[in-house]
Amino acid sequence: MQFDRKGIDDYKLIELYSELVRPRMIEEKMLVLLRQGRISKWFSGIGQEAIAVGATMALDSDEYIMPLHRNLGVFTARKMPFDKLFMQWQGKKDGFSKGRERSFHFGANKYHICGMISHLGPQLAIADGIALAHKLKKENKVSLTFSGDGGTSEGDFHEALNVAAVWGLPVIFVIENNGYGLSTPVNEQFVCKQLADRALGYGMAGITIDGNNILEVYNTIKNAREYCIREQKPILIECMTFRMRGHEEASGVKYVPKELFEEWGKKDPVTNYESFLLEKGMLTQPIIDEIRNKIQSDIEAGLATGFEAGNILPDTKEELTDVYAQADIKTTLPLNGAKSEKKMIQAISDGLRQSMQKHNNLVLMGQDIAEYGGAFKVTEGFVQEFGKERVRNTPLCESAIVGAALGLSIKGFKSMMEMQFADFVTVGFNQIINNLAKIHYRWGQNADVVVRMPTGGGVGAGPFHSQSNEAWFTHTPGLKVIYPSTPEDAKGLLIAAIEDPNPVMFFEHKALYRSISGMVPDEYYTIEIGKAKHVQEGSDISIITYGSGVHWATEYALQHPELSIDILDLRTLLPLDYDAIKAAVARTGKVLLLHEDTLIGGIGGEISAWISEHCFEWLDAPVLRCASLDTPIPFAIELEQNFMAKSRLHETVQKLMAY
Ligand SMILES: Cc1ncc(C[n+]2csc(CCOP(=O)(O)OP(=O)(O)O)c2C)c(N)n1
Repeated sequence: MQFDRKGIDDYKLIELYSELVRPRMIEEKMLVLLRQGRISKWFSGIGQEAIAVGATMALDSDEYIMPLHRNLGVFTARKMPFDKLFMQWQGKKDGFSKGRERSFHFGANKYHICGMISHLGPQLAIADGIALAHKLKKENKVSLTFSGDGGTSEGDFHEALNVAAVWGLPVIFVIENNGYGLSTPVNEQFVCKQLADRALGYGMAGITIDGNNILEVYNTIKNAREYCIREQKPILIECMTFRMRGHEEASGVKYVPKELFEEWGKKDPVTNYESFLLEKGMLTQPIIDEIRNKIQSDIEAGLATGFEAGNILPDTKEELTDVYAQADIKTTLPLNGAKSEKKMIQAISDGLRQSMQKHNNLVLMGQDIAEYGGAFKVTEGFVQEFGKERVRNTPLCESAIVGAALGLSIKGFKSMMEMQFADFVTVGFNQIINNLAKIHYRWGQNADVVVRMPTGGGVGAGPFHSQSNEAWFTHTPGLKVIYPSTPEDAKGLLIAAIEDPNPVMFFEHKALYRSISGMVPDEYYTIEIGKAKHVQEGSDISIITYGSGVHWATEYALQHPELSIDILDLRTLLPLDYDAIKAAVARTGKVLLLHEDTLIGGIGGEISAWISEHCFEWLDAPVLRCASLDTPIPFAIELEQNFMAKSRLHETVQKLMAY
């Protein structure tokens, strides 16, 4: 192996050595502990350490890294204390995730590390968001993210690289090509010659280097960093290396030809670099011993603390509280009583505009939202007022944009992403459910992101432009789900969602955009998230509903003056306003849950269960649900009307009245 120091001073050469040895020695210890059954799963990076260590050492310590499961060297080179690391791996309270996450699935802002989720690819777009924050603040910084060769087959890889290239983001994408993705060899993963060749297709620079040569990695990434900052462009660096152990320790290496271990064993990054330094006289055996002894005693001390730490005593209150970032949010009243008649869409647009004026760290992202003004024109005129940097057209890639929104949040930005239609959230689903929703519980990072969801049917738009999919999200702790039914609520709740530091799914019924008007305060104001609205008082039955259901129920009540109908508009579906639900049950003793969403698994089922558990003594009839048919939502208007819950409302009310 050829080493070229290229002007690196002696001190740095030795520091690189010491940093290279640290993860190796920790891993050797972990393998012993594993055999003794004292730790659980372990993903080994033995043989690949030069990449994580070289890359980390080439960056400034306040530049974010998105590491994966073989990148122990990132954590050690960022000088994370060994005791806290061991407590993390042992699932102790004082680890980095209060025992909630395993192995390398954690981050820490103090060390500028955002850890992975198991799905691998979602890491990459977070780097886009962090780099975008640097770009917007005109900071000369980069972000760096890792992918394995297997991970490059994920859609997230392509989306993240493309966004970085199109937006000119200073991101270093590092591929660790270690020959296998679990048992799948690279020739069953891709057919281009080198993975770096893909860079050309995205219009970015790409390079393949020897990932086992610490000086080559360090120098290349140092230069790449300068290039990314100077040119405001991303770069793709493929590091050739080899996985010397099983995918994870329990799974073995039977499927790997023995010759490969021999061949790559000779290219070991630690022993080769050590020999080079010995040869050059920069290291001597006593210095090596001194370095290794110090690391060994640090490991032993860290481990001892880890083993001494007691097992976790679960505190359910803390578990529940930590799912959300707690913020002291106060309800803001409008400065004066001025109101204007507005359609729903104008009220939403107003709320967004006033939020942009109030929060100069708020960035809007979505397909066609800039000059075109968005598919529904919610952001019409925004580019002229706020500029293209804050009102960003995105390529067609929902997953990467949600990931980028999380990256922005890590750097203290707020963001709103517009799904062109709520239906398209399926391709950004993973980032929302697994990254945005879980990150605060996992390691305390909030995701200050609002996803606007133009939703619902009634306009003959068929199965992929009309779905009601709010229940996918109400089942996910960590998210808040809002679904207003009036212009006034839509504006006040959208502003509140943007103020809230947690991820919020904000549903806007498309058919209400231009069909519903109301008086809306002109000034900036918020409506408290999690509070339902008592729409009208009645004594016969209570209809608990939201979104279009509120209008169906109100219209029905008007058409049936012989009935005294009580209507509750939930407005927020997560968290639910249980006090208001309880009061609605108490008022009439007969409850009808109405929603446009389909029946099975809809929020109505959850509320019905809660009522039967908590309000049984007030009930004079079984709780009835009126929901849409359990089919995809059809296109032909006759079929769509038949599908809709509204078509069965009269029948359900009669049934309840007759009970
Ligand atoms: C979306 C997803 N699919 C499958 C897996 C299971 N899995 C975990 S790691 C892995 C192989 C990853 O290979 P590669 O990206 O080359 O990284 P390496 O493990 O070789 O470092 C697989 C299939 C996963 N974690 N996530």
